[in-house]
Formats: sequence, structure tokens, C-alpha cells
Amino acid sequence: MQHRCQENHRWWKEAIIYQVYPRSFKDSNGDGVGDLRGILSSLDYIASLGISALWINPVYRSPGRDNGYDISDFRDIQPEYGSMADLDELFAAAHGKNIRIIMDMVINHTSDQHQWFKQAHTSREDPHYPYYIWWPAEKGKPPHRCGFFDPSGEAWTYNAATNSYWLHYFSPEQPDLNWDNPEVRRELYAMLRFWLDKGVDGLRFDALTFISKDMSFPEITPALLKEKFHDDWGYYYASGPHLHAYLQEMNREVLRHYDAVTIAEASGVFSTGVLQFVAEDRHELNLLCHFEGMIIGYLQGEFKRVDPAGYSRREWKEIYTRWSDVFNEKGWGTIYLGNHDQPRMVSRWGDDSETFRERSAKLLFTFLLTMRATPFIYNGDELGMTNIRFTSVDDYEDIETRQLYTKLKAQGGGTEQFLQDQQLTARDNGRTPMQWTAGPNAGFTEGRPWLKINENYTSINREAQEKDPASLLHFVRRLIRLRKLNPALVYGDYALLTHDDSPVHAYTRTWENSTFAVLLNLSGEEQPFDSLFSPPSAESVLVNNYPVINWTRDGLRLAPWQAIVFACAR
Ligand code: TEU
Ligand code: CA
Repeated sequence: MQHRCQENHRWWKEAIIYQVYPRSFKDSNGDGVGDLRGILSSLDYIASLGISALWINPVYRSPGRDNGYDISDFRDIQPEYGSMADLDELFAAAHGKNIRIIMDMVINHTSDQHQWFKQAHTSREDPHYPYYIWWPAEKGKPPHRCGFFDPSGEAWTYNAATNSYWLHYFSPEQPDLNWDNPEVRRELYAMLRFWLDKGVDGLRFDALTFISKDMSFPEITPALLKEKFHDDWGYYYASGPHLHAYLQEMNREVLRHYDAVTIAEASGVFSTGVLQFVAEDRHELNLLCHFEGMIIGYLQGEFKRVDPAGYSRREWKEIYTRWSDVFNEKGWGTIYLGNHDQPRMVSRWGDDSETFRERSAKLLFTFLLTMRATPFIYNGDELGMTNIRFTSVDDYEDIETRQLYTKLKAQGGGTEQFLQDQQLTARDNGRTPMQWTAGPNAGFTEGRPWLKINENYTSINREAQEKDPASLLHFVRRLIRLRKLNPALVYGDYALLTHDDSPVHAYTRTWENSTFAVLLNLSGEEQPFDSLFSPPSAESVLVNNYPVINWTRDGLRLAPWQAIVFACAR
């Protein structure tokens, strides 16, 4: 069979992307905050993983209300992270090790401390006033919109100097830019060119699906939101009228002139809509990170609350299969199990108890690195770092948790339930400092860390795992090598074998004349698996997180959280 992908190889389809959250990765100067020189000094470690590209969360000039997602100068570096010279040095050093750099671009909003907004909010006559989105107070109160990080949950905040409300889908300190203003788009395109000209290899666009708004701001009642756009405002926000026109313009004006991968963070996009963004003939973007995988197990209609009983394995299989199949003819997918906005991968999808932490983390990595999509690994997950589970609201630094709590208190809600929910879903779970060693502050800093370090660093750390050939860290390195050496694991067809409620996710990956079988038991109980395969020879077993495979006369019995990959006999 002449394969559709053969004429369509791209580096970013074969890439494994490692995400570094600079604030928590490595502190070089003892101020307790991770920085660029910290990343620079850890480059050998990053390279040792075998990854192809680094995605760095925002390090631009910022008051840091949302840890850098509130930018006050797009062309400058926040001093606590270092300088532009440090960044240039990091680019050069990374390129010297064949590691590409992907920068985070926040173009839906700026900080309220950005020059544009500082001027805009002084007067309606200010030339920058139309850079943002305003509702004049003479029209009365603006129709409700949800502000994710607003203490009252409202996306409009009143400004006396202009007698109008500014729109902010996130916190009031993150005013949304007015993409309908061609001047704004011109400025943003120039800014993107600035970074691309510097030689960045990719752009990850933050909250990109939210850039276009229906500027008539129709009244949206909760009932209408439910009926038309699902419960989550993300879906409504992602359906702005000019979204695709703007993405096509951005492609025409900027992106197509560079050889950089472009990735949308795409809250509110379903598998039915993804090709509109990434099909080659649309000329918009290369990749899109969806949220459907992240919301499995969420309590219906609730923000940031998951079912403590766990998630549905049927849904897991259905969603990941659907998001694989949608790219069979066009486009290309991404896959991730955690990032800086999510709890720790092993705590959310595996089992972080002593008994199963390592096994389940190995299984999750086996999944992540054998699917037909570009995998993203979030720093620290390769060590099996877990949720910190703060027991006091004061331990949280994250604006999202703090604002949710303020809102809850105003509504008279209880702290205990809130804390329980946040232990499972809070973003700070995934943001605690990287656990390098068993020494003071986990080797992250010589000062006082900006966010508490998980106490389990004495046993879960890089140093210990380097010494143990059976560790998760070494297992991840082997998986990365396996994926890089086998095009079947990148381009091969994906076929689901277990269309049932069982927690066994089994699939094959087939490319030309090689087929790999992947068998994953996503549960803490032994599971039978009626295999069509004959038992593989020892040398064809490529991955196994147990010493043996229990192949009985009645078929295979998968041990708790067992993950196996083997090459099928020709
Ligand atoms: O995340 C934004 C985003 O789209 C979602 O996390 C959103 O909050 C959710 O889907 C609402 O249902 C990005 C960044 O990754 C995050 O760290 C920032 O805080 C946020 O944008 C604002 O810039
Ligand atoms: Ca520092």
C-alpha cells in the first residue's frame, strides 16, 4: 500500500516535545525562582532524554499575576528569568544539541501593565483604546461573560476613566485584545516576526481559539449556553465568528514565510472541528492541543472538579481513538497527559500510591509514546512526580485557585470540599519544583523555593533514578529511543482492539510490513485479555513494565497496570 504519509514527513510529526516550566525547573541564582540559566545548565539532562524540542512557558516581561501569561512587553525578558542574552545563549546551546525551541505566544490578551493598556484605559480618545474590548456604560451593564480567573466570575470590569467595562476572559489583569482592530493584528504579526527572525523553531499559541469575539455581545443565558455550546464557556469562546479568517491571515502574513511548527492551545475544539485548523489545505496551523482528553472524569457542569471515584476507561479509549482516527487522511495530532495547567499525570490518570506509582507511570508513558500523534512530555513527569495535595488554601500560589476560592467564599461555599477538589485538579500540583536530588530543596534552589517542594523528593528524584537501571527515567529514555527508531510507532496505522468497558486499552500500530501490539491494563486489578496473538518470543517483547508476561492456556492475564509492547510475527 502506498502510504498517505510517505510523501508528507515533517520533523514535528516525528518529534517528542519536552515542556519546561521555567519557574519550577532549575534556579541558578538562589532567589527560589527557576530561570533561563537554570535551563541552560540542565541542557545535558534534557538532551539525555532524547527529546527533539523544548517548549518553554512564557518568560517575557510580566508582572507575573498568572506566572507569565500576563505579558507587559512581548520583546523583553522578565528579569527574574534572566535576560535576552541568556535566552539567545539557550537557543544556541540547544541548537548545538539538535534540540529545537518552541516559544509560548500569548496573543489573546496582554497584561494590564502593558503600555497599550496603560494608555488605553486613560481615555476613550487614546489611540490604544480600540486595542482592547470595551462595553460603554451608557449602554447599561454588559451581558454576562465568564472570566475564568475573576474573583466574581465576571469577564467585564468597570473602568471609571473611560466609563466603560473592559473584557477579560481570564483575570482582570489580563485584558483581551481586540482582534477586530487591524492595527492590533499588525502589531502582533510584527511581534511574531521578531521571534521567528530570532530563529525559534516553533510557536505554541496560548488560548488561541478565543481570539475572535462576537462583538455584538448577545445575551447568553445559562440555558442557552447549555443548549448551544455545552456547559463550558470554553466552547462558546472558541466559536468566534472570524477565528478562521484571522488564522488564515496570520498564516499568510507571517507563518507561511517561516519553517516553524505552529501549535494551538485549543480549549473548546472537538475532533469534529480540528481539521478546520490543521488540515494542510486550510493554511492555518500545524498542530492543535485539545482538551477532550483532559476533561475525562470531570463532574458534569462543574469547573475544576473531577469524580474522586476515577474516570471512565471506555471514554478514555473512545476519545483517544477518535482523536487518532480523525487524522487518518489529513492533518496531524498531538497527545499529552499533563502540563502546567493540569495536575500531575500519574496522580490524575495512574495511581500514585506507593504500590503502583512507578508501574502506572510506566504504563502512561508507554501509551503517550506509542500513539499516532506528536507526544508532549511535561517536565518532572519522567520522574513520576506526584500531586502535592496542599491542605491549606494559603499554600496555593496559582491565580486560578485563589480566585476560585474568593468566589466560593463570596457564595458561602465550604473550604473542605474545595481543598479536596483542588488536591485532584489544581494547577499548582503540576508546578511544584523539579526534584533533582535528595539534597536540600531537592536540588532545585539554594534559596527559598517560590512554591513548596513535594516532600517525596527524598525518594522521587532524578539522582536516584539515574542510578537505577529499572527506574521510570530510564524506562522513558528507552521508550523515546524505541519511538525514534520505529516509524511504525510514529506513522503507523492505529487500530483499537478493545472496544469495550474493560480497562484494557489494546491496539496495534502498523506500517508497511511491521506491526506492533500495545497492551495496557489501565487498572490496579489483574485483567484477562483474549488475545488474537500468539505469545511473542522473548526478543520481540520491546516494552514490559513487569519482569514476565503471564500467558496461560486461556490467553493473556495482564498484571495491575501492566504495559507491554511487542513486535508481531510477520
Ligand atoms: O490556558 C487557557 C485555557 O484555554 C484553559 O486552561 C482554560 O482556562 C480552560 O479551558 C477554561 O475552561 C492558557 C495557559 O496555558 C494558562 O496557563 C493560562 O493561565 C491561560 O491560558 C491564560 O493565559
Ligand atoms: Ca532564579
